This record gives sequence, C-alpha cells and structure tokens, in this order.
Amino acid sequence: MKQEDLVSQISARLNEVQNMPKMHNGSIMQKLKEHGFSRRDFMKWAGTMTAMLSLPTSFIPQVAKAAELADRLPVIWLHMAECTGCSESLLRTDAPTIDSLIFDYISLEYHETIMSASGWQAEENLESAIEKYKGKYVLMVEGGIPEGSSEFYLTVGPVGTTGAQHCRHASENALAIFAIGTCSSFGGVQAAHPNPTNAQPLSKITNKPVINVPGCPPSEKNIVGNVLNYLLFGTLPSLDAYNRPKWAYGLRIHDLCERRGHFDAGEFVQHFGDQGAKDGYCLYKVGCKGPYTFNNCSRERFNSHTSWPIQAGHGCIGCSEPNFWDEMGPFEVPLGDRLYNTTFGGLGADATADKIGIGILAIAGVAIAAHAAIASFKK
Ligand code: FSX
Ligand code: SF4
Ligand code: F3S
Repeated sequence: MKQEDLVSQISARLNEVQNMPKMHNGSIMQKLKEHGFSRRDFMKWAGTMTAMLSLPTSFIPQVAKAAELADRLPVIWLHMAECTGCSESLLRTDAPTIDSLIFDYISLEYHETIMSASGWQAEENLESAIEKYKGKYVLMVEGGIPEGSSEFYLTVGPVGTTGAQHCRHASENALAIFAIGTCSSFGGVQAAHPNPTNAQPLSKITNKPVINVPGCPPSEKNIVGNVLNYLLFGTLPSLDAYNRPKWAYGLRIHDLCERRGHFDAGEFVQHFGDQGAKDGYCLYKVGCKGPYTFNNCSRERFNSHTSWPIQAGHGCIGCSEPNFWDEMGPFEVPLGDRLYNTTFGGLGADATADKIGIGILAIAGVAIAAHAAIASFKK
C-alpha cells in the first residue's frame, strides 16, 4: 500500500475511534503527568512504538493519537489456568511505565487480578460488561483452558461453570480476540505432557479468529503494541502460520541477538560460569533455542528495555513457540540434530515465520548445529 493511502486509512480509522464514547474523565496526558512523564517522554515513547509496529517515523503523531484515544476501547480480560505472569509483565512494575499507564487508561471493564469486586459481584460485572459493550469490546484471555472431563478443573463463578464456558460466552460478542501469553496461545505449561486437565489454547475453544500474543510472559510492549495496532487499523494484523502478528514475531531471536557475532565466530559458553560466560559468548552450547524461536525480545527487551534472558546470561528457552515445554527441553542442552516438529517445515536454517508450517525440523537443526561446530572448529 502507498504511504498516502495508509495515512488516509489510519486517519479515517482514528476519526471513527474518536467518535466512539469516551469512557474516562481526563486525558492520558493528565495521567502521565501525575506519574512524572512529560509530553516529550510520551512522544518519545510513541516514536518507539511506531518503529516497533514497522511504521515510518511520519506516523508518530498518529500512534500518539491512537494512545490518546485508548479510553474508547472497552477490554474484558479473563484469567484461565496460568501464573498471572502476563498481567504482571504489564501492570506490576514498581515504577509504572508509559505502557502500563496506557493499559490502565484503556477501559479495562473486567480483570480479575486488579478489580476490587469479588464473588457474585464480580460475576455481575462480567455479565454487565458483556451486555453493555456487546460487539464492541476486545477480549483478552490469559492462560490455558482446561477441557478435562472433570467439572472440577477450573470452575469460575456459579458451581459447575467452567473456564471454557466463560471463554466461549465472552468470545461470542467480542469485536476482536487476543490470546495473551503462550498458555492462551498454545496451551502452555498446563498443556505439557501428560496434560492432566486437557488444557487447550483459546483458538480451540472458540470458532472466532484469535490473534496469538505468545511469550511466557509476553513483553509489555507486545501486549500494548497489539492494542495500538488495533486502534490504528481496526483489522487483524498480518499474521504468521501460528496467528502471531508478524510485526512482533516475524524474526527469530537469533537474527538480532547481541551475541550473534560470537556465534558466527565460534565463540561459545561451554559451561555456565566459564570465561566465555564472563566474556558474553554465545549460549548455543548451553542450550539457547534462539535460532528456532520467533519473537522480538532481542530488539525490544523487557522492563522498559532494561534486559532480557540472553543479556542476563541464560539461553532463550523458546517460550513463544508452541509446545516449547515438551519440544525444546532440556533447556540447557542444545537441540542439535534432534527432531523439532513444530516450528519449521524442513525449510532449512533460513526459514522465516512466513514460510513455516507444521512439519519436521531435521535440516534446520542439523544446519544450525553444523554451523556452530564448523565455526568452533575454524576458531
Ligand atoms: Fe504465566 Fe500468563 Fe507463562 Fe502462561 O503468562 S508467564 S504461565 S504464558 O499465561 O501467566
Ligand atoms: Fe544469541 Fe542464542 Fe543465537 Fe547464540 S544461539 S547468537 S545466544 S540467539
Ligand atoms: Fe522467551 Fe526466548 Fe524471549 S525464552 S522471553 S522468547 S528470549
């Protein structure tokens, strides 16, 4: 699409959003000011988000406007079987970030962790939010969804009502649906073998399209980026074979890793704590799964760009990939030439998120292991 066409498409969409009812008194700037952020900080943040969404810098004012209009978007957030790490990733910082404040500013109509209501009152809140915003709310679900034969796996509210029933009911009238985190996207830890509760991803619970935002947990930027993307375009983003937005999950961890130069030079950590570890060498031989994992951690990091697993000295464990608990382990041993049958379709080490399909990785695993061995040998 030509840039002028994109500009007018986004402008029309933002006008439409602006005409939707405002759900807060006050503005995002007031909220940010209360927490010590200036307009300049906000515009700088909008610049970062614009780059992250792969938009040219001329779109910064529109991204800022989308954030200002975030209070027009009612959100219902359901918790299923999980550790609440996804919510923590976004909300529980000791110093609120602009991302967490934006999330606070959207109209979060129902979120079990942070709302004050409980019991019957909470149930009523959920029902009235679904009723009031029928067809207009965004549904975000965190956690895998047990579909076990026992009614005692994850019941919420009235006796016998399962989490799965809640998800189906809330998804029926949702405008857009996001599976937040690997558990909701792919089943996660509770779906790992032997999956005693028969936990399922959200996409298997509802027939409606689900955008997956995996990561255990996903970064706050990937959660907020999806909200902004939706405000800007009002449509599903371009998705990969696992329904992950390409702007966030289009590249492998390995592609932009800060230790990549060491991988290419054959400089590896052989054991945790050795001299290579102190010198920041590549973590492939102590199990890094960055070559097989699609996510933007190496570019965006976590906690306001402070750090990320590989910077902290541990390899990527593949937390944004389907079945990573079963398929990527043991976490501190290289995959090498073992079969990895979820991500690549035997397309070789240059497979991109675009081309992947369900298939068997033998070639890519061997190619990466061989490259690591040859690079090591040359050295
Ligand atoms: Fe936890 Fe969320 Fe992992 Fe799952 O994150 S961080 S177990 S993806 O659902 O709470
Ligand atoms: Fe980085 Fe891991 Fe790739 Fe090494 S193997 S360059 S640590 S992503
Ligand atoms: Fe997960 Fe790997 Fe990023 S473990 S947080 S995808 S570096």
